[in-house]
Amino acid sequence: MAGETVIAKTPGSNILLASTSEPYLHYYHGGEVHCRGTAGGVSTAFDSLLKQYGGTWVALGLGSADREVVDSKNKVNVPPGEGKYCLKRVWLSKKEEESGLALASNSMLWPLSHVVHVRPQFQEDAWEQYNILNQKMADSLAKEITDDTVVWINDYQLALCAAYLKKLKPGAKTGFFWHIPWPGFEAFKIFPWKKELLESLLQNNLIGFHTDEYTKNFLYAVQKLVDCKVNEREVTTAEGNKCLVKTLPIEIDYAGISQQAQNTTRGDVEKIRKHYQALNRKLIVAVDRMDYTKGISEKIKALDYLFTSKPEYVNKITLLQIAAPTRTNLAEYKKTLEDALTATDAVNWKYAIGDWKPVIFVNDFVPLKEIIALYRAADVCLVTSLHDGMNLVSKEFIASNPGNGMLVLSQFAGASEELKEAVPVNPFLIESIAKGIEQALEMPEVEKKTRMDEMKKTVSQNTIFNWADSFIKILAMQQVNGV
Ligand code: ADQ
Repeated sequence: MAGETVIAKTPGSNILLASTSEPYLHYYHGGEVHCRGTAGGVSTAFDSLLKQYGGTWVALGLGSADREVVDSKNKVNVPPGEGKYCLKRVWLSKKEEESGLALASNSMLWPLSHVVHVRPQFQEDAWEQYNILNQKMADSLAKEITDDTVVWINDYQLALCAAYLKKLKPGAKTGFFWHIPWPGFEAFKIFPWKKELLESLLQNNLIGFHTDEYTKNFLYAVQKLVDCKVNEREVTTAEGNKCLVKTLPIEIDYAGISQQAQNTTRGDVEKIRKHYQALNRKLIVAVDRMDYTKGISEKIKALDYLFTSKPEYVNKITLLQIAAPTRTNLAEYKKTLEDALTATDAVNWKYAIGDWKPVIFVNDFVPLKEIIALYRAADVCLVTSLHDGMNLVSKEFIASNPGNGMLVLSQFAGASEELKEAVPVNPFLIESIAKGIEQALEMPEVEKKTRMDEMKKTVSQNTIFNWADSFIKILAMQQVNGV
């Protein structure tokens, strides 16, 4: 299928991808160098893409052994042993990492964009380091650009990258994807460098968002703050750059994931299923990065509420929460983990019986193969993001589960716009999550199958490959100022 795509048909087309997160990291363990994939939407999505198409991915090298394995140009072929594409690493100083990445990206722009009432922490110095980070990435990208290169920059950590890149390569055509929500103006207007941020983003030739709401919010901010002309969704800046703003919801490798679910994990799935069925228990699976936007404590507290209000569920359901460590150096994230562990201890202490405990909490990276086995075995997949750009977990569950499970999905995840047959919940209200869990558990088999089939139809219609094709096709048609 990927062989028929626009990218494959464009002779010599060369994808140059940029993100701060890398798809594979090398680390020391027991004195030896090991390699593993990384958790996160951008890593998962673009890894499946570049494995098909090849290309170069420029990302920050943050693994403890990342420097050990690269060549003199900071490049290493990945995945290990397969060498499908080139990963080029950029190194940051401690200060750039702590301020430009951790403080500016993750303590300013992340809470600013996700409206979950965590206050962004603004600092002049962090913004300076953010500029340096973006400049470094642009320098590294510039060295890789040839005539047929398509430059695709990803996410809020690199919002200034195109502006720096175009100083070095004025003719470069760049597309940018903003993977998180773009907030309404009331939330956005407190950002001290808002005009600079918008003006830099508008130096791209294409900007993509997951939902129409984010696209509209962005265009509203542009019209309020930037000297430009807006015609429908095309922005022309005072300098004459044309930037198209499009809604392009990200997809997954549906065929790849459902194939993997059907073939390679059958033994594992049966083992998990049999274990729960023998004990007459239902399995609820939740998979997230350990981030405060994902509503992890909320779902554990909802389970506690469910047991209190409906004691018949005690000893009948288990929540398996897989939470990948992320941004562990930030206080807000340490607190999120502590809160989740406290909530887990509380519910387990109250309700555990014999060898059963209501919540199994795994604070670790888990390989996708195992996650897919869990999605397939699960009776319920529970997604309670307080705010989420899209949420790929919900789509991965739909692709993996045979149709006898059910998705409980936050109304505030971008995915809820597409997955209308999921059970919707408001994660800010514990009772709403508990009711959603109950509705999913009690849903008649026929209804579950009908709803799951509809969602499978939706998710399988568009794949990550079509998504990337559309993005690159639209980008290819854009004109570059002065070229
Ligand atoms: P994320 O916030 O990282 O992505 P999400 O879209 O759910 O959120 O993607 C998470 C990915 O990481 C999934 O592929 C999942 O399987 C994987 N993952 C999660 N926990 C894991 C674990 N413990 N071990 C291993 N893998 C794990 C950002 C935005 C989202 C948007 C994506 C893509 O915040 O809203 O959907 O980018 O645009």
